[in-house]
Amino acid sequence: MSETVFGKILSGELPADIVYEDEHCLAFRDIHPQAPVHVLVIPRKPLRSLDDAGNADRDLLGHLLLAAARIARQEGIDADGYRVVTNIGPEGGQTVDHLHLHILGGRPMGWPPG
Ligand code: DGP
Repeated sequence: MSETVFGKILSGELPADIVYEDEHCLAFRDIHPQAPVHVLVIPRKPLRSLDDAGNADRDLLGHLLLAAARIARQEGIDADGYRVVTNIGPEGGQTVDHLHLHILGGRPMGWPPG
């Protein structure tokens, strides 16, 4: 897998506004925020997308979701609610080929998404 901008953030080659990290994941503010709170959670393991994950990644995927909930509480958006999204492939709107969860909050969300 060729290195993505998120790989460079993981290695420290690119800066990011990091809000949470542990042994399995890193979370930082999106450079083009779509909501008052817009944080990306990425695994340290270089999976390209959810479609690249398998049974061996079950614990990791659960870890990412629980990290997202923890970060939402940390950001103070849990009481009003928020959205967690992962885009997959071109029609899913994925632009960076390193699995990431978007945490969006701080405003009402529309449905269906665009
Ligand atoms: P997606 O379209 O789901 O692949 O989302 C990629 C997101 O990554 C997009 O919302 C913008 C964000 N992004 C792209 N490059 C950078 C970067 O260098 N730093 C940060 N913090 N976010 C980035």
